[in-house]
Amino acid sequence: MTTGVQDSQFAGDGSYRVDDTVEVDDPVEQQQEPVEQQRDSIVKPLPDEYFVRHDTNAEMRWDAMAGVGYRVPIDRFFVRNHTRTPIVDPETWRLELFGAGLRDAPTSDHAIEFGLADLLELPVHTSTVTLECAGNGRSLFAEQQDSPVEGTPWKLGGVGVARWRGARLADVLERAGVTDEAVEVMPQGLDPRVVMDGVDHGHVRRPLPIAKALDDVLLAYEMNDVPLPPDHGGPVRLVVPGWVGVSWIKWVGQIEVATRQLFSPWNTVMYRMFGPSYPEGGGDPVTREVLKSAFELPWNAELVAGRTHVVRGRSWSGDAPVTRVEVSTDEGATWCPARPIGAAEGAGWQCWEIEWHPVSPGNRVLLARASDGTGATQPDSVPFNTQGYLFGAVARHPVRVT
Ligand SMILES: Nc1nc2c(c(=O)[nH]1)N[C@H]1C(S)=C(S)[C@@H](COP(=O)(O)O)O[C@H]1N2
Ligand SMILES: [Mo]
Repeated sequence: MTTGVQDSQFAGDGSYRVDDTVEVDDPVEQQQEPVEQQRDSIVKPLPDEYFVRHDTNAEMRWDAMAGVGYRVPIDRFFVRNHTRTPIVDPETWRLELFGAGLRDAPTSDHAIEFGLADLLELPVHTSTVTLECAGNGRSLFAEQQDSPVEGTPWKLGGVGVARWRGARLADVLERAGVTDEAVEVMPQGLDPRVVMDGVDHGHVRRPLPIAKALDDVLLAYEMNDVPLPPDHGGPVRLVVPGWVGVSWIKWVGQIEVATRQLFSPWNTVMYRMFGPSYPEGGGDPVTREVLKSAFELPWNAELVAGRTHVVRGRSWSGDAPVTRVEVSTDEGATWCPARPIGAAEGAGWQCWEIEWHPVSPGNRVLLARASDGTGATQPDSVPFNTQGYLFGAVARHPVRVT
């Protein structure tokens, strides 16, 4: 293997076994290997005021975005790791491309390689895009619809907007010799293999149709104007505008280019819609994100009665720009238009605010309902799916008026 990755095995119970010897020059560091073995699944600091931990993942607290600018700073951007953040050396990192959809059909043993320096020579593309986990809002299936589902119990903080910079995947595919016969690409991560309930699913990978791959997908090496940090896929990850987070493969190490449809656990048994409202045997794999809104308030925020509060929030959609947001403070009996704050940047969210003057103390619920350019509006409820994806219903945000 040409890439400097520390390989380790996810034990499934949240612990890790490091298989390869960790290469260190300093003998003192070598003695500390047991500490390295116990390293957290996430590298960056996760202060309680910014994050809620869920196993190998870290959810952004929405109140940590109050008064913060348009983009989510890296120090509070959510992290979703199937296993753990690998430390990949940008100097030795290589992207390997192979498959029947490339000229002369190179096999993985004779893959076409790109280093970071090669990517940096390609035309630079920058875009502001929302990244969201397909399971964002999952806990609300139980909380609001009385239909609990398994999986990471995100509230609404499995989302963020950043400015991504990199090369177009299309430019890399063209230089690698993509042919008209190519149907799908399968990017794969360099993080440890995913073992769940004793089943080895292999490395994180998920197919993308060639039309999307050649359209607006980036191989990003910068996030918010700094080199892509380890937890977010450094040195290079995919940016797949409008599509669920799982297609944004981090630490991408190889891409198969195929002349047929491809499958992986991430588009067959996971990240697919299962349940009574979907076809038997499973519905379509999850692709685009749905319309959602969140308030920049903690759950059960305390607000003083008899005063006017400026309450802010943000709305986003994987389909089209947000065109309108309404807020209700009376259980949906009446709705008031929210005031937009600035315009959305690129494929990022729309920020907005309302003024609220709660008269008397008590437990209350805030509702925000967005519409987007396709004419869609957030519904009151969404059909249940067993893995709890795409919770796009209006969220009931509890607050305490004191
Ligand atoms: N290689 C790899 N890529 C990955 C993942 C992963 O575990 N391994 N998680 C995916 C999921 S489910 C999401 S939601 C996003 C999260 O990106 P972030 O951690 O930068 O917020 O990365 C995606 N890319
Ligand atoms: Mo995700």
